[in-house]
Amino acid sequence: MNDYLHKILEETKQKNLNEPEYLQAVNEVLSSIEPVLNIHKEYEQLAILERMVEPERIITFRVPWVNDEGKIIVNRGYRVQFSSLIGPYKGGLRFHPSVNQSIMKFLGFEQIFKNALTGLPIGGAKGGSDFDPKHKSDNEIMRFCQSFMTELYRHIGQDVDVPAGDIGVGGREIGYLFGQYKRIRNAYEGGVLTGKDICYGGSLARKEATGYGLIFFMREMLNAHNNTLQGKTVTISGSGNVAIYAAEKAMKYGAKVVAMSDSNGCIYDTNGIDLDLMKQIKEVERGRIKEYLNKYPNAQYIERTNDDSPIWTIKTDIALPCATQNELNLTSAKKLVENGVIAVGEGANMPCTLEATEYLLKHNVLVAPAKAANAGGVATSAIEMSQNSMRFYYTFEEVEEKLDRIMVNIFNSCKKAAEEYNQSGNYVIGANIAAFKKLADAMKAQGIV
Ligand code: NDP
Ligand code: 2IT
Repeated sequence: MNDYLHKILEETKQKNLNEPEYLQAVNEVLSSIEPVLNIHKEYEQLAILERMVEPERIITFRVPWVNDEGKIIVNRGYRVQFSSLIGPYKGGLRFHPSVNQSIMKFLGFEQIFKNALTGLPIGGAKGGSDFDPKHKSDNEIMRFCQSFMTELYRHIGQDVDVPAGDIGVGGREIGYLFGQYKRIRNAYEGGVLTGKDICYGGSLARKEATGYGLIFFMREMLNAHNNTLQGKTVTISGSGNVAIYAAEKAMKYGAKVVAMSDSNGCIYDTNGIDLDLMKQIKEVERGRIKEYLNKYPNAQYIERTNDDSPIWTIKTDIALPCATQNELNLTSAKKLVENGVIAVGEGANMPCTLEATEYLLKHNVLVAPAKAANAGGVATSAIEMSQNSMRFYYTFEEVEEKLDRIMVNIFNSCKKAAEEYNQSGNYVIGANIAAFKKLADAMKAQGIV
């Protein structure tokens, strides 16, 4: 390995010893860009990598709130403002008990590259809390969101930092956060958050965007290899925002979605998943996926018993991990390959372990990497910001058409970069190189900051 790369990887490891997810994300990007560094020797003098792996700012804060029993609970809030190189900090908020600094930093780091690939003016950030929204009442969610925003508001703004949703944060939470921000600032700053409801400034098709975008990317990737979604079997992990709308669009293109999951287990329905029922259980009732059996007792429910998600043992043509990081490991990758998988599309952030990705690529499975394939969500957030600035709205079809065009462009940049560096068909490397070059050049242009 190139000396400069080796040095940075070692230094990053020493400085972030207890942050495995962050080191994994850095490793994944840095190990693909060696050919670029070999050509652009000036990047070393300019300390491009040193600056890229150090967040501009990390904010942590106390979030005290009172539950329905009158008990005071204290959670920890985070916002990692990783890079403002190409636009205001931009990225989601995650509410999940597993949230810690390593996870926030890996997500923020990924977000810089993802946002660069969209071609839109957005920097990279991530935030959230170790708050667990499961089994909380609406009022508890509201009080938590209000307390969270009472601190976060000082650090954000429509030209400064624009949060949105992620795991555990959807339309309901964004509404409560927006209400509190507006109240504190005494100003209607529409573009300070994205993923807002349509009735007060959200964008049509933002809710659908990540899942739809993933399928647009998959369509392009299959097409480049003379294949289509028509008639393919698809398994999708998760049953949240990304998973549901990936399923919807995959079905529109004639694929058959046979399995979906949540953190407890997965539903396997050989007749094809009933998506209306899934939306009812997950979006309306906020229930568990097992409840699918109440209507379809002949579907199979496979409970999760260890780290290996049972969904990846099901035979499928296309696998779409849309739940969380490292949910598809080497054991799962081997099983998928054994069962003849042709493509894996990452809807979640970093869902495949490094070993799993390597194994899939080695066995000629097409891999749509997260930072490219799930960029449709943040891209449509940027379209929401632009509508808020214009004080004017696009129709659903207009937004979807822009999203489709953006995903085609992202696919083409990944393809072109892979080909330029003799890695044709490897979109993981293609995405990393295309995004890195854009960011490195922006850094070069802006001086030592
Ligand atoms: P949601 O909260 O809507 O859904 C998350 C889904 O993943 C749920 O089914 C949840 O199951 C499951 N899940 C979450 N954590 C775990 C875990 N530790 N183990 C197993 N299953 C888990 O989130 P989203 O759909 O918004 O996000 C899913 C993924 O997509 C995340 O990786 C996110 O970062 C990424 N992403 C999201 C974007 C967006 O616009 N929302 C954009 C780009 C990427 P359960 O209910 O049991 O917890
Ligand atoms: O990971 C992601 O890209 C998101 N959660 C969406 C971020 C956004 O700002 O829309």
